[in-house]
Amino acid sequence: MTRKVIHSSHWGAYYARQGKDGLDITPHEGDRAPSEILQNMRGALDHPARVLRPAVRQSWLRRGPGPRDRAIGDPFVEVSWDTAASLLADEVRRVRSAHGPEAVYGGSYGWASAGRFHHAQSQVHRFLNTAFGGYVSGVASYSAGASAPLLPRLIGNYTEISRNTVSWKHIEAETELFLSFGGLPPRNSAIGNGGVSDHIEHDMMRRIAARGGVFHLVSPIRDDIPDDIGATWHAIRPGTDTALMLAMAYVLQDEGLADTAFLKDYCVGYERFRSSLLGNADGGPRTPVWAETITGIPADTIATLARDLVRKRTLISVAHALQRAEFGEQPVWAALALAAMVGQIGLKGRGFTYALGSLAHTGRQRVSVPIPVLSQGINRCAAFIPVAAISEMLLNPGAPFRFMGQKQTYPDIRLLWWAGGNPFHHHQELHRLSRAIGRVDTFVVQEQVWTATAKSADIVLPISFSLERDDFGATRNDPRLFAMQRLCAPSGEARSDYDALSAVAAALGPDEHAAFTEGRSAADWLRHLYEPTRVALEAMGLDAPDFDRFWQDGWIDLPCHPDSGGFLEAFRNDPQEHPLGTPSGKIEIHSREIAGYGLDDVPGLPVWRPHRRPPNADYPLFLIANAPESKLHSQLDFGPTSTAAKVAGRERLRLNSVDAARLGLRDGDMARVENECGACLAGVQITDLVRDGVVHLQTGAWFDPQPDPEGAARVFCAHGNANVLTHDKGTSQLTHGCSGQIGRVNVRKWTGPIPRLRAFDPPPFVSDSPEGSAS
Ligand SMILES: Nc1nc2c(c(=O)[nH]1)N[C@H]1C(S)=C(S)[C@@H](COP(=O)(O)OP(=O)(O)OC[C@H]3O[C@@H](n4cnc5c(=O)[nH]c(N)nc54)[C@H](O)[C@@H]3O)O[C@H]1N2
Ligand SMILES: Nc1nc2c(c(=O)[nH]1)N[C@H]1C(S)=C(S)[C@@H](COP(=O)(O)OP(=O)(O)OC[C@H]3O[C@@H](n4cnc5c(=O)[nH]c(N)nc54)[C@H](O)[C@@H]3O)O[C@H]1N2
Ligand SMILES: [Mo]
Repeated sequence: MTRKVIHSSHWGAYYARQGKDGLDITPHEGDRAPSEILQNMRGALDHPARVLRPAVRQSWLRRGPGPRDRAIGDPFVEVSWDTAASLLADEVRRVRSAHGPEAVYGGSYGWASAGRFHHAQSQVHRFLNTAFGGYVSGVASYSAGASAPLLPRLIGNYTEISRNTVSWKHIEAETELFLSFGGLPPRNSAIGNGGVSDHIEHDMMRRIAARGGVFHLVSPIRDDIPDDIGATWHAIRPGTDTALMLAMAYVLQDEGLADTAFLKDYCVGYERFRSSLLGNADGGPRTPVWAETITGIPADTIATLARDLVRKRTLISVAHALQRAEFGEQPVWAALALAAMVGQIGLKGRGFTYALGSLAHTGRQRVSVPIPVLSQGINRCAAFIPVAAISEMLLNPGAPFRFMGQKQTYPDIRLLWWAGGNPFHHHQELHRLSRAIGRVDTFVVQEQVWTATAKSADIVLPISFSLERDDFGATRNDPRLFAMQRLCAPSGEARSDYDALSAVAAALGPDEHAAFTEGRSAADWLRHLYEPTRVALEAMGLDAPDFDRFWQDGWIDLPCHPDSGGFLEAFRNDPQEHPLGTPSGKIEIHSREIAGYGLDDVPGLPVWRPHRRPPNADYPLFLIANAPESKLHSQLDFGPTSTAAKVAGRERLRLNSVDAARLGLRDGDMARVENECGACLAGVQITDLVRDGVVHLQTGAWFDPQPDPEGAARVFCAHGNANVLTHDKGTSQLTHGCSGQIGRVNVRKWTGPIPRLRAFDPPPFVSDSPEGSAS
């Protein structure tokens, strides 16, 4: 029997041990509702998709840096670590002297692993700061591309809003009516960035329902809230929530139900909003009858729900998903305006919240001691892009763009360096991304497994799984710090990101190496980073184990700030003493600043904007491409939980029985899903949990580009990656966030040949050498 270790992941803490048939994974006893995603780790350590040795694209090895077609499926040459480190050091020197940090994109977006020291982005940013003095960064996230920049102008910091204002404890005690736009699925709160020690959300919802609390779910998909909560489902047409919200606001205004005192004392700009609701500017009041035709929700239902909002202790929440779409600012802003009219913002468990239940670290208490984090150093390069403008930037060097009203220029990137993310999972319009990546001189990827991103790279460094190294698992909104104990040595020649980058830093020279490592080994770093936590615990008079005892015990409980309504409660209690961080210090229903940018797609107040590409005769169905239930994004897509959720070995396409009958589809059929961006295969599952006119294809299937058997599509994915179908179009000119949640498609039964799945195959390896190379 082998040793059992304690470990942590973004989807929960667990014990691991090498069993007879691979890894045994047992959830930690402190977790009341462990996630099945844990089991995806079984079989991962020695999966054939592992990157085992440093590898270089053959064409790069032969011809050196330069733009090229970086096709997935092209051959690689495996090299030693010494060779890889020296090739990378040469390339760093070349780009550094010829172009400088403005030619390096180290945005490197992605979730990576849960550990705090071996956090891939922190490591690569620290390295690029050390080696180049900086890099072009990506701001905001794919999660909250529109809301993260927007909310500070309207009410306050978005992380504070979602994590530290309205808590589950307060909701459990107070909330009578919970109006959720986009849902509160436990499949999503399975995940917390940095870890989650206890999955509380479903339990909380059950308790609220048991004491008579009422949930309303607004979503095209019924299982965005658990069935046993007894929520009322409002099956909205995708992308139309703003119209629904405006109509509810209209009812409150029209029937004299708006809280005028709250609007006067705590908000600015209500008068203009009122005038736009009444249709004074562009004709037509925003009535429930108006909204019914847009949303598909009956006018009576809209009016009744609006009246209920002011009669009860009400919380309005907006999921991330709503703003991950064209004009994504609008539903967030409109929900805030509606909640302001209801007048309960700042009261416990009531008012407005954002992204609650989209993740596990929302609605919890904040830890009151520092958690271990690695400093990324100082980035002296000011250039940045909104993170989802990656293809846009690579394809348009020198072109102007605007972000939050500021004029900027896209830099000319020569070196692209990625650690801990999978752009061929997270970005939209993947054929365009491939083209964009072809423009750089060199693409470096640090990966554990041969993802499509790794297969698109020039130089791939093999990285250890977290079970193959020691680390901490912690996050600021979870009360438990875990030791992530190493179970075994890395497969092949894999190393941690730290050791990999240390090797490159050493090849660059002693100064770079010293600056990157500060003379510490990974083990030294763990002790070093633990110290601030221990000192703070000791200062509070709490049990403050030394590192060795902590490591042996496996975890410690951390103290939390008292559960309060955060800055919103303070503002409500005394708006003069505790103004908001917004330009006016109040809630901005109309933003003078944003109005001043003069943008048509985001004027100064919430407005209804229909999507520019609604379903049409060629592509008659809405596509919902959301976060996957059975895995975190694309991670461990080959694992047992993920594989079990596929249909006929391809990603599952869910659709309504009425649509299925019309299309002649049956359960288990193979379908071709297509539009002007591309096509993919997917396995059919018929369910009336999805509203009519909508098909549901979650994201996360590893991209598997193969020749289109019909020869028609711009890109064809044999596995069902939804991002071959999504448009690479930012949310708006204000934020340029990811808009991948909603698309439009045509679906047909597929009776043609079914290509073998190649997504999890490594690339072909050839032997080669930089000399002796004539191509
Ligand atoms: N259409 C559409 N697209 C979307 C979304 C959507 O709703 N619809 N959602 C978006 C959202 S919210 C997000 S956050 C993104 C997520 O996009 P990503 O975060 O890029 O997705 P992951 O699959 O988590 O990618 C993490 C990668 O890091 C690797 N990795 C794990 N641990 C380590 C490590 O220790 N070191 C290194 N070097 N690598 C490691 C994994 O193997 C994996 O390939 O996707 C976005 N894309
Ligand atoms: N299991 C699992 N959990 C995850 C993740 C994961 O990959 N796997 N990813 C994590 C990350 S990084 C993030 S950012 C969050 C994402 O959190 P969210 O963005 O909130 O999650 P999604 O599942 O993408 O979307 C939630 C639901 O919104 C609904 N929806 C889509 N369009 C509309 C619309 O126009 N109106 C309304 N009312 N509803 C709509 C869809 O039915 C969808 O199921 O999830 C986190 N949790
Ligand atoms: Mo996200």
